[in-house]
Amino acid sequence: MSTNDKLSRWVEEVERTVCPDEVRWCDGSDEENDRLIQLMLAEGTLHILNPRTYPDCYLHRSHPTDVARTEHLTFICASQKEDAGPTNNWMSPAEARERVGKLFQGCMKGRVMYVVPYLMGPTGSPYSRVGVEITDSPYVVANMRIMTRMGRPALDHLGTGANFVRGLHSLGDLSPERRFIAHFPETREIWSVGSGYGGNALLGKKCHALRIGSWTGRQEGWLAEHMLILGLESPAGDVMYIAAAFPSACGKTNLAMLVPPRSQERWKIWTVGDDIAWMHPGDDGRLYAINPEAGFFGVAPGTSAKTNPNAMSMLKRNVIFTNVAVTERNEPWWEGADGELPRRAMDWQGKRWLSDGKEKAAHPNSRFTVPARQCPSISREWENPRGVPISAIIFGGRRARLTPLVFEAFTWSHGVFVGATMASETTAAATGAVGVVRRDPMAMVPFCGYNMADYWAHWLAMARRLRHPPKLFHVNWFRRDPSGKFLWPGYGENLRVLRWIRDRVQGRGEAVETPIGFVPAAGSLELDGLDVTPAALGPLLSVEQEPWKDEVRNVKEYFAKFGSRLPAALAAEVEELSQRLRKA
Ligand code: OXD
Ligand code: MN
Repeated sequence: MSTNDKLSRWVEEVERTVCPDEVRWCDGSDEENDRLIQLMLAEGTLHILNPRTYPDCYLHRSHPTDVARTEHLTFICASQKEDAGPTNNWMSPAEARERVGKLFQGCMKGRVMYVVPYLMGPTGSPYSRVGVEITDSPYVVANMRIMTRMGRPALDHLGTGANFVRGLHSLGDLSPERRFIAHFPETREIWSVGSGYGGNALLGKKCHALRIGSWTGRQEGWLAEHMLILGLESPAGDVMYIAAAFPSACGKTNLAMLVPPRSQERWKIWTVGDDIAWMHPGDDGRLYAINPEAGFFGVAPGTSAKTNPNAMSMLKRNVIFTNVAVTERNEPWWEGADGELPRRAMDWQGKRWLSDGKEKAAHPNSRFTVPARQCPSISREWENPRGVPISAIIFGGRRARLTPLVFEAFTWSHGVFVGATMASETTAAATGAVGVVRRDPMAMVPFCGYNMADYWAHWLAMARRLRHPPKLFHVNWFRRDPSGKFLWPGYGENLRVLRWIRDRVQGRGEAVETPIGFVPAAGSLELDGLDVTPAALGPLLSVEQEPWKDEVRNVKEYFAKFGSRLPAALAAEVEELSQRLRKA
C-alpha cells in the first residue's frame, strides 16, 4: 500500500476494472523476488539454469508469436493526429479508451495484480522520474526489478505528488489479434495488452523513458534519446563522455562496453548506459546525460568474448535469459557464442535442436536482463545524480554502402540534419523484414512519442540553451566492399574512431572537408597494430558524388512527408548539401 492518495486511488480504480483475485504491492526486495521466482518455476514459465556455472540465472521462453516489439500495434494516442506525425500510428484517445479499454475489463480474473512503483534515473537526481506499472506478469516484475530502481526509491521520490507515469499492462490472452501498446502522452498513461515481450511490457523502458519521455522532454526543455553513454579515458586519465544513437540491435551494448585492443590498451571505456540517455542543459551551458535504467536488456546472439568480453563476464550470475537455447549442461547458448556448437541443445522453444544449420537454436532477438552494476566496465559516474557532461554525440546506422566510417557535422544544425536523415538496415529487434534500409532519424522512429518534425525543431532549439554544445558525428561500422566483405574490423577497434572524435572535440585531429562533413585526413586515424592499410582506408572514407546525389533526392522525398511542419533549417540543410555536391 502507499501513503500517496493519488496513487492509491488510481490503483483502486484499476483494480475495479481488471478484477484480480489479489493485489500485491512490490518493493523489489530479495524475499519478494525469491517468491516470484519460485512461483514461475512451479508454473513452468521459468527454468533454472546450471546453478554451479550460472548461479541465480533463469531462462524464460516466451510465446512464439511474442518475441519482439510490434511497431504496427504501437500507438500514440494524442488528441491531434498531427501531433503523432507521419512516423507513428495514431489512435484518438477516445477510440483507444474504447478499443483497448475493453480488453482490460476483467482481464486479471484468476490472476494476481502486481503494483510496481519504479524510478527511472539515479536516486536523488532532479532528472529522475517515477512511474508505476500495474501488471499481471511475474516475469515483468522480475525484469523491472533489474531494469529500474523499484519500490522505496520510487515512492520516496514521488512523495505526496501526482507526477508519475501510469502504466497498465496485462498479458491478456497473448493473442496478436488483441495486442496493443497505447500511449497517452497528454495524460502520461501507457496501456499495454497482449504481449509479455520486453519492449512492449517492461513499461519503464521504451514506453516511458522514450515515448512519454520524449514528449515530456519537449515540454520541459530536455532530450530523451535512444542512446548509449560511455566515458573514454585517455592514458593521461582524463575522461570524455560520448552519447551515441544506433537503431536496435546495431551494437550499442558492445560499443558501450568496448574493450580496447591490445595495441590501445592504455585507453579505457567506461559504461554509463547502453540504450537510453536523458540529457539536460546544465548551468555551465553543457549537456548532461543520465542513464534512466538500472540494468541491460541486451541482445544475446553475437555476444561473445570477441565482441563483448565485459558482457560475457557480467552474464554469469543473476541473469534472466529470454528465448536463448540451452545446452545439455543446462547452460545458455546462442548463435555467435564462444566455443564450438553444442552437441545437443534445446532450441528457444524448448524443442530438440538439430544442428544442421537450418533452424536457429536461439531466437535472433533473444535477450539477457542483467543488473548494470555487474558490468566490469561500469563507470564510477553512472549513478551521479547530475549526470555526465557530453562532449560528442554520434549517430550511426548499419549501411553496406554510401556512408563513410566516420564524419563530423559542420555545425549543430547540420548535425541535426545528419541525425534526421540517418538510415539503417532493419534487424530482428522488431517484427517484420530484416535487412531493409529504412530512415531512422536519431534511431528514434520506433520511440519518438510525437511528430518527428517537431522533434527535430526541438533538437534545433536546444542549441540556444547550450553555450558549449557537444560536437555531432556520424559513424558506420558496417560498410562493405563490392564482394560483401566488411571494410572495417569493428568491435574493439572502434576505439580508434572514438579517439579521432576526441581529437576533433579537443580542436586537434586532422580532417578533410567533403560535401557531407569532415572526414579523417590521411594519417589522422591511428592504425598501428591493425590489419587495415592506409590505402584500404580510401573506400572506407570515400564520399561518392552520384550515390550522394541520389541520397539528396531520397531525403527530399522523405522530408516531404512532414509537410509544413518540417523545420526551415532542415530544408535549408538539404539544399546546401545539394549545392556542395554540385560544386565538388
Ligand atoms: C531494445 C530495442 O530492446 O531497441 O533496446 O529494441
Ligand atoms: Mn534499444
